[in-house]
Amino acid sequence: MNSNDHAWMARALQLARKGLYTTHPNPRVGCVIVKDDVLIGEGWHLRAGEPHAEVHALRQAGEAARGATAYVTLEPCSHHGRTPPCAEALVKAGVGRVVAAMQDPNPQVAGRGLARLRSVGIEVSSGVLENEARALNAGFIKRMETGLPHVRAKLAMSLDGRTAMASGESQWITGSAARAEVQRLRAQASVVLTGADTVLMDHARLTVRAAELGLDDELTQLALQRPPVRVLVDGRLRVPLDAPFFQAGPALVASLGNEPAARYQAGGHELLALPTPEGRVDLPGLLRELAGRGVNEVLLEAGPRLAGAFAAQGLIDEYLLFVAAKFLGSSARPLLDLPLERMREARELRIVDIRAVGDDWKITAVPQG
Ligand code: AOF
Ligand code: ZN
Repeated sequence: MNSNDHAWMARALQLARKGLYTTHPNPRVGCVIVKDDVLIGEGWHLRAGEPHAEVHALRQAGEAARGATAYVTLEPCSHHGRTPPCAEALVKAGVGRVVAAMQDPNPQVAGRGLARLRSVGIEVSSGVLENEARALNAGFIKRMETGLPHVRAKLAMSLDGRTAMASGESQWITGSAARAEVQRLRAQASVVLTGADTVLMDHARLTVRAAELGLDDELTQLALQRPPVRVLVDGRLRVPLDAPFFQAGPALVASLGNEPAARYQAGGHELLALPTPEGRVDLPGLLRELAGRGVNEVLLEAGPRLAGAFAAQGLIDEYLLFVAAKFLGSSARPLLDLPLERMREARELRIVDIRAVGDDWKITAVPQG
């Protein structure tokens, strides 16, 4: 290992992050090419169908790539997908060394890219800043490894653990900085998922709105390029088609039957029948269906019943809990409806991050075990 490997990989990760809002279903990938400790090329993947990070970086480096080191946040691909294999491009350019942050979990690649590089005598190492690289593409990795998307549940409560007033009023518990953060979370997700209760009670639209993102112009443009698909779980089709949610654009509705499909289609929406034998909407089935459509990341913004159902079935990978520094006093609406009785049934979490967002706090926690 070279003493500057971490620093160059950190630069490659920084580039990869520019794809935060646009690459899905593809992963976010960055690449830098370095010779004699000088940067000679850099690139990142913008969107599916367009050149991979390595191709941009090699183009910039030109002839100087011969004998240079390429730092890539994901193993260079070995397959012919929408674009030709990056491993071949690196071989052809004559790079002397390739450092990857992690192996590509895509079964079409899965080590074959690194093996191809090694086979022609290129020095190869993998695992530099691997945790950071994995965190950036948690959704892509989860989908490739399990056929399910990464589900991130966004919840908000007051310091006394309340989510609404006795009157039912619940907007806005958190401040504008937290709301901007939620806008960015929506923009980076492939899907924003909600339930009929939330849409009916809060008149929620679940859209991404330029003015509320709190990003500079360049990132705002990127964030608006691929808005997330809005998915509504509405078993009995309680949300009327003239609700703000449907008026805000096309949506996917998961229900128990697809009887009035034509009415939804006329409005540009898709109705998906996903009943379980018990007469519930099949949530794992819905997630599998979404992953099948290339969805890496789902942001779940739902009320206690739907969020509780996802949690009870072990479908949530990450909780983002916004805590507002105020007391609401009421005992209305829990955060999650979980049918637990005894302490030994309690769901254990591990808190992985706590940070201030404006006047609120954001707690990131993952299920234990
Ligand atoms: C890389 N560099 O920048 C990216 C990679 O359909 P394609 O051709 O875009 O291929 C998509 C697959 O390529 C994707 O599933 C993942 O395995 C890999 N992504 N690989 O070498 C990149 N974005
Ligand atoms: Zn590639």
